Amino acid sequence: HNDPHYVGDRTTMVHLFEWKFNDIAKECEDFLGPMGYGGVQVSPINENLVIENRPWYERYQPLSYKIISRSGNEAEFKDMVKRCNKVGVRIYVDAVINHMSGNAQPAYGTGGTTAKPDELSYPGVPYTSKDFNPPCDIQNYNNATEVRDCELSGLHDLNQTKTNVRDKIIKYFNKVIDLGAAGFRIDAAKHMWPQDLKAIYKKIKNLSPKNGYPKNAQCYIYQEVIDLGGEGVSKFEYNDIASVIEFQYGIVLGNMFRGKDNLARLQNFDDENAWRLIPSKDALVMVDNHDNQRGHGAGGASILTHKDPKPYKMAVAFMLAHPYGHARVMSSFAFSDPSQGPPANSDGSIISPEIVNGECVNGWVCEHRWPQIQQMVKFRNLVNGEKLENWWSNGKNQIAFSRGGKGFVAFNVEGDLREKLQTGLPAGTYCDVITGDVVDGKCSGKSVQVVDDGTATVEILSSESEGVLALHNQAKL
Ligand code: QV4
Repeated sequence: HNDPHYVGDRTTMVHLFEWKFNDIAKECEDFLGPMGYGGVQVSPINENLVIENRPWYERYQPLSYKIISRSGNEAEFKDMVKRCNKVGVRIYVDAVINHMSGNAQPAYGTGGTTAKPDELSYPGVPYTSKDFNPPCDIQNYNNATEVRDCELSGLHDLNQTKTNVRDKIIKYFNKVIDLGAAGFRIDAAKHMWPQDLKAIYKKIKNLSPKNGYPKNAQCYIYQEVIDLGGEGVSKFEYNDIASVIEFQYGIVLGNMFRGKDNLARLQNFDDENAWRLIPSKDALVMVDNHDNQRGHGAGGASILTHKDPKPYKMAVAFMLAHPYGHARVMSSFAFSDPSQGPPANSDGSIISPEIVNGECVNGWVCEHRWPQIQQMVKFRNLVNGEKLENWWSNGKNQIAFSRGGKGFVAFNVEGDLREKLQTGLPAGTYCDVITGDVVDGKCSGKSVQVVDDGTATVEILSSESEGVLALHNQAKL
């Protein structure tokens, strides 16, 4: 379960947080497909508890496995998957299977289903009290049994050892596979036993060649196991059964590009043992996610988000230039209150992103459309499989490296960078795709002259609005 089954040379997925299915389908056709994105993670698609003022987090409180939420219904989901697959973009579903809702009275869902959470009664599935672990609160994260068998924030904890629970989850997963999706993010995987998850994964159907997948292809599964070391549950208990989201990664990059750590230390960032990272092939990486960009989950003040654009774009560019892991780009809506949901009308319906000159303008941030980020997605596709070479640093906060002879990047967090560096590239004039692009045979940003021995004088001044420079063989003049 560690192959995302991207089409062709694609390498990167984007989390279109809280987007509606119809808008995602259009985004696949208008932008993601043509720009070379490989996939989209969608917010939980199953019916959830409706909470007053519609916070984003209501979607992590399931009431049933019917496909109906503020993103759309089953027909709209099906149409989206079909249209995205058609333009080479896969769909991954955020799957909330650790628990159902917390207590609420009355409790009604996005599809009109009702429940009695305090009695552990969810007729929409159906689940009864027999399907849950006896209520207790997770308090001690050093106790693995408590983390897995008690409730996370009062969310009623399903017992995945039970056949009925397994069967209901497997049925839901197989329906999503039948609708053409390529895989799942397993929410709160750390709060479930690996052996229970393994038993569930074993019964998930293979992806269908009818939906354009190779024969005998298993769906991609990436599990949310936040492990920064020192807790009762370890990420290394999970990467044998499927992929794992590597939370250490974004924390390291956040500190690095905030200037709180020494960038030169990233020289051995592909040494998994030195950094206590899970093996690259099993890792899904990101700079920020929907939780830690607003202080939920882990990471705190280390995490970089769209709110700090210059270092954020540098961190994302590093992630996309560096070969470790499977990359996911975050695409957010703007917020001041961390509970605040996406842009919505007074009836609660989500307002579609409005795009003017390629940028989202009405409360959606759309980092995935920022020119520097979309260019680096293209870069990652182009250098896929090339070795990290020609590492250079000034010993402090300036670094550079190449990906074989196809691409080159340099980063400057501190002071002015003005150096003759080995780029690994064939001689020629290259256009920096961070500050511009090749337009009508001319470079609209910085040009860099690579001479016969592969070296070039690279300049990134601290006063510039971008702290990264990127060259590749498709942006050669
Ligand atoms: C409150 C109290 C509880 C009390 C409960 C019951 O805090 O102590 O027991 O009421 O009266 C929301 C509220 C939370 C509330 C809870 C239940 O924020 O205050 O509990 O609902 O009513 C998201 C949000 C949570 C939110 C949850 C459900 O982050 O704040 O809880 O959705 O709506 C750990 C985990 C990791 C998790 C991360 C946030 O290891 O798995 O915390 N991350 C994932 C998702 C995340 C989601 C969940 C898990 C739960 O990425 O978005 O939580 O599905 O690190």
